Amino acid sequence: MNVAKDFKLFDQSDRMLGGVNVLLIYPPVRLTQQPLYPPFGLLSIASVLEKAGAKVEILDLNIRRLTFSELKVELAGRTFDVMGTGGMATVYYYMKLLAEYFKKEYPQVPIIAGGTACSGSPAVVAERTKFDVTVLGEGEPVIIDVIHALLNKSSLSEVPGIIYKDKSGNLIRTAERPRMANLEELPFPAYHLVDMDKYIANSNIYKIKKNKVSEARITALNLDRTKANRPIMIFSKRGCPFGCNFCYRNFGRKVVGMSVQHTLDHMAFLEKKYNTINFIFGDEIFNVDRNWVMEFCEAIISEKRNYILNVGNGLRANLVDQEMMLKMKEAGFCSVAVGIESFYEPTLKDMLKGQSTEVIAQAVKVIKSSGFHLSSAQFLFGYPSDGPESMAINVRMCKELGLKNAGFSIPCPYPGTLLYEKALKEGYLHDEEGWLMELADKDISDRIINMSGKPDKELKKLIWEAEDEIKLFFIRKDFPILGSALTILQKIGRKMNVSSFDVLKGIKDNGKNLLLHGRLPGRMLKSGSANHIHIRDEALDLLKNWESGTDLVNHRIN
Ligand code: B12
Ligand code: SF4
Repeated sequence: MNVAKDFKLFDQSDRMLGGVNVLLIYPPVRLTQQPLYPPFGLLSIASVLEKAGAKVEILDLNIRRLTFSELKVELAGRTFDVMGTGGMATVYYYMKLLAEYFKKEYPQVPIIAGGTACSGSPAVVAERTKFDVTVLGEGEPVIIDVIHALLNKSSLSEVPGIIYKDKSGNLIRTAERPRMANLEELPFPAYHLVDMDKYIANSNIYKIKKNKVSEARITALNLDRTKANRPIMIFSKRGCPFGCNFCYRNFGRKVVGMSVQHTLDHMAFLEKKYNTINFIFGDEIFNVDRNWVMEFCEAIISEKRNYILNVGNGLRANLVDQEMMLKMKEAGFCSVAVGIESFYEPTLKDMLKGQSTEVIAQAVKVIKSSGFHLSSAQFLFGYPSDGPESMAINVRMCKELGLKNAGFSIPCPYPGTLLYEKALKEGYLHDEEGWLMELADKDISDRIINMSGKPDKELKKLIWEAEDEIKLFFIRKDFPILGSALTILQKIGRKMNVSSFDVLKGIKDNGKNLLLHGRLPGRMLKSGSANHIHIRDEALDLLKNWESGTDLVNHRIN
């Protein structure tokens, strides 16, 4: 395949978009919870479009949570020249519905799709939806050219990194596009186009009251509590060089980073505009470049930026060392996450994690001994090598390492991953669009597919028993009387084949819902309110009517 040359983003004065109205729509994400993070992808595209002179609006359905009929009213009588939407694989269903709707109501308006749904499942988005153009990978380098071509009806064939329909309806995939070499060319994301205050208010887990390490820093340095309680996610690089088979790398294996200075400037901008000193790094792997981390920490320290810093998405265990962690601590990092996944060697091999149990355990020890709050301990359980033996090892290690908040998810093959290829090969999945529909608004914790070769019941029992055991172990240590009472409950639960913690959580969630909304939810909630779940069902119902023949395979675990 041809590879197009890289080019300067704004070095294209003949293609400026003055006077063009662009509507970007962000689909709702996690309908049973409050909106958590703004659409960073759309915000970045929007900033590029604004710089090119376009008038951009983001209709943020993640915040607004409009039903489809409300959306119709919202858009009625409005005019725009182009519509774009995008997001994760879990919003494919919604993107498809939007495309159907726009082609019916606004047949003259060209529509563009982007995001990980498109890069992971390019053929499905291009063939099975009504989008005119499907953008693959980074959107910023092509968005101006795509819109320019669509509005001037010039050829899209010269725009690399897209799939489009030609006049006869044939799908054309253009030359592959290289990754952006210089991310500093990009303006800061167009935060002003969404309700950042609402998003900031919801970033609960990084709030200081939940975190003793942040709390201690605030007290020691007498930091402004209001600012410290306004966490914002930020990115300093794109890409990950590793090859875990469950992970979708939207930006590929090449890591392209921003300079320390650019990152500091971005933080200063956010501090001023959004009154915050609390930042969460969302990079695929924050510590992929040790020198960068050290330089960044030195700069933060020497400039006396008294921030609360967090690594939200994860540190790579084999790149963790004590010196770096202590420097991070000194710079104000309080809470970090690390990719654990499993402590069982054969499972680590199965998932192509590329690191050993020993390395992961050592990283956890170093992180803890350096004084960090470990924000989560996420495991994947359900590879063919998993069973009672691997779970026993995981549980023992969690107890030894003090991993109180261990959570086990069943590996989920998102399109574009090696695990997805395996699922196809082994006959677990056969219809990519059907699978995307099944993924609609689901979390990995929804446990919708079982590729372990073990019965669903056995797999789930191993998981809830382990989670109960780990929780109880630490409760007994910290609160012996409560621990003994819960141990009795656990024994009763086991006899009845249910998790006592799940039952307690169910009572708590349902009680909360009854108090707040005066009714019980139709299904057990993870958190938040049930008010918006109907949006997903409404969208799926509408889609079924629109396009019969969508082969919905059901992989729900019984
Ligand atoms: C923040 C985040 C979240 C946030 C929300 C994300 C958001 N704002 O939409 C939350 C916490 C809610 C979340 C949840 C989940 N996430 Co998430 N998340 C991320 C994370 C860390 C950053 C995403 C991001 O903002 N990147 C930065 C922006 C700039 O990149 P981008 O969104 O890809 O946008 C670029 C292009 O895609 C494109 N683009 C995007 N939109 C559009 C639109 C148009 C019109 C165009 C032209 C281009 C375009 O241009 C952008 C700029 O180059 C990534 C991992 C990572 N570090 O990338 C995972 C990631 C996106 N998540 C992923 C997954 C699997 C999930 C979950 C299913 C996991 C889970 N725990 O259950 C849930 C989904 C739950 C649900 N019910 O939908 C996968 C996506 C897999 C896939 N094929 O879609 C990723 C890639 C992680 C991974 N490696 O597996 N996530
Ligand atoms: S899980 Fe982490 S280390 Fe593995 S490929 Fe994904 S981002 Fe990279």
